[in-house]
Amino acid sequence: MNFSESLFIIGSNTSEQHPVFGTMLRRAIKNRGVKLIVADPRRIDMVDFATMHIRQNPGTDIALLNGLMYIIIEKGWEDKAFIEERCENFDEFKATVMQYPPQKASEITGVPVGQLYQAAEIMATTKPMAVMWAMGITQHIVGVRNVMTLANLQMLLGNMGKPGGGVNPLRGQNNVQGACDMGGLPNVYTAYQNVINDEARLKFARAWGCDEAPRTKEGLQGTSSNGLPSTVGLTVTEMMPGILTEKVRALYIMGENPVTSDPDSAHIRHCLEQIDFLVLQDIFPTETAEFADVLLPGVSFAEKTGTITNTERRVQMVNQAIPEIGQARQDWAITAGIAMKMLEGQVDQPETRFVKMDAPWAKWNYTDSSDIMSEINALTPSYTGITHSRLLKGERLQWPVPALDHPGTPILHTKGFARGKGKFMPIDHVPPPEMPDDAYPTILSTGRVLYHWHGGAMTRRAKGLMEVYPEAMVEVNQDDAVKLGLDGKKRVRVTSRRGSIEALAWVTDRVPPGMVYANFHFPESSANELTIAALDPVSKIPSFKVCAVKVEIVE
Ligand SMILES: Nc1nc2c(c(=O)[nH]1)N[C@H]1C(S)=C(S)[C@@H](COP(=O)(O)OP(=O)(O)OC[C@H]3O[C@@H](n4cnc5c(=O)[nH]c(N)nc54)[C@H](O)[C@@H]3O)O[C@H]1N2
Ligand SMILES: Nc1nc2c(c(=O)[nH]1)N[C@H]1C(S)=C(S)[C@@H](COP(=O)(O)OP(=O)(O)OC[C@H]3O[C@@H](n4cnc5c(=O)[nH]c(N)nc54)[C@H](O)[C@@H]3O)O[C@H]1N2
Ligand SMILES: [Mo]
Repeated sequence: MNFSESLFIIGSNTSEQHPVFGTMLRRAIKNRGVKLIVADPRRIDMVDFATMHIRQNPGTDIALLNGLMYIIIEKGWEDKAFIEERCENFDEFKATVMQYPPQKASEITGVPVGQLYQAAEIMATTKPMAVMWAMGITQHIVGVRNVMTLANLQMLLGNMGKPGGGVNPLRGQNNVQGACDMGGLPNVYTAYQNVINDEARLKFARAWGCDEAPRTKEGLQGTSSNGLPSTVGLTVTEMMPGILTEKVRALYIMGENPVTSDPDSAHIRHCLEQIDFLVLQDIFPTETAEFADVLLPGVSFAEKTGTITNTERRVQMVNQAIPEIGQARQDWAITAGIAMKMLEGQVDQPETRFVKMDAPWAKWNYTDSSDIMSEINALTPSYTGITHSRLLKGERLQWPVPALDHPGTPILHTKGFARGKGKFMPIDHVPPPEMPDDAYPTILSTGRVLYHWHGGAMTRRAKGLMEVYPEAMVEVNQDDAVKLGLDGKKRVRVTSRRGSIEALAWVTDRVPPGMVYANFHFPESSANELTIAALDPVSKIPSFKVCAVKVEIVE
């Protein structure tokens, strides 16, 4: 069997946020009769195509999944051979799952017991099942634990390493996968080579002409070592508060608009007011630009050549379609230009030299993005065989591609997991950091709509989109609308402990009673004025999907 027989979409508004893929899923459902289970507190459009909709309370996914796994084990539906041969730690995991009998799972999640049995049966009898998720799973203080729980489910059912199965996080930005692959994270170089691994660090130090001895914490505070750091850096959500403690004195932001996209905007503005030096490289002046000392005009996707890596690890080539507009320059060329200016400074003062110029990639003098690809090929094992020339010939390459004649790897974990055996993790439900109370009795969930993109820097400049969706709307359930006295479409004020916004109310059964849903596409009524900067302890992702608010009518 090469295709999914069932799909489990949990915390992904697939038809609005991944519309192309959403269409493919809808086709599979219509043409092949694939079964779909949607688990989402909101009645998203995919529900129209679903065999069943599980409507759990926000922030209760672990209890839901543990409850489903309890039933699967109770009924003997687990894949015993897969568990025996490919996995470990099953008994410890099972002991935790046994703490979630259906009745208890139902109390925490609000999902009727009968629905839990129905869903578990579909999962056990229509295999392989592919699990798909996005931010509804990750943007919680238990984001990492949520993902591990989904991996537990797929190991339990034996759906790992098989075509049509697997754990499938739908990546958000077009190249967020590629950015992570290229080391755009505080703890790794390219291909997830760890900064605390001496061997990996030495390889990069030699290639880039740095001292071979690592730069230690003390070194970061100013001793003489010019090696690469041996300590893990900060995530975005740690950098902002880091400004207030002077851990962070300057920021070079490329293609990000934290004033609208980070949680608790008032706090972000307060942090950025304190920063010593802020450089912003964007294609438009944004809300963040107001805090910048220097604006550097980069180029949009249409003006650049290079690769982007998608959710399937497929590396794809984009080619420059139009010349750079105005004074804008290639994003890589701006960064390389800054680096070269710094190197000029060190040539003038050889005693402070921190880079050995004979190292292969010390000079930053790339002529085009294929030069950068050569450096990637040399230093990144999974990208060794991914060259512009192969991609231009039309080869469809999914990493790892360990050699120039390697065809790529469409499916991972077919024979084993990266760590050997798949480890079942015992994981308990943890409630969200802020729950409704008398003062703030409603749950706020936040996210996107089909017609706009994040802070709206790009989409609010598109005339057609603004005709369809000109201002922020907050989804309010009909029952709540009646209680509030909302008559038809009127404006509401939504207030949290951190801020307040006014927006048009959309009275709808998309949200359950007791929950409102807001987006962050319009700065004047952005959900992030309200959100809480509580973070997952491992990934440091904010709790964008649950906080407490009160809703009032604006007369
Ligand atoms: N049009 C458009 N498309 C986009 C984007 C955009 O801005 N506009 N952004 C892109 C990016 S970067 C990303 S990351 C993706 C995001 O893609 P998604 O994650 O699909 O988008 P969100 O709007 O964040 O909604 C996530 C879903 O999670 C649900 N949800 C809320 N709380 C919970 C919960 O506690 N548990 C579960 N299981 N579900 C919950 C919401 O109801 C919603 O349906 O979209 C990408 N695509
Ligand atoms: N409340 C709430 N907040 C959220 C989320 C949520 O669900 N709820 N989701 C979070 C998620 S998943 C994400 S990914 C973030 C997104 O947050 P951001 O990344 O800050 O949002 P964007 O609007 O995509 O910002 C991208 C910026 O890059 C610029 N840009 C576009 N193309 C280029 C280019 O080629 N070069 C350069 N130099 N600049 C370019 C755009 O003009 C824009 O200003 O938001 C997060 N914030
Ligand atoms: Mo994202």
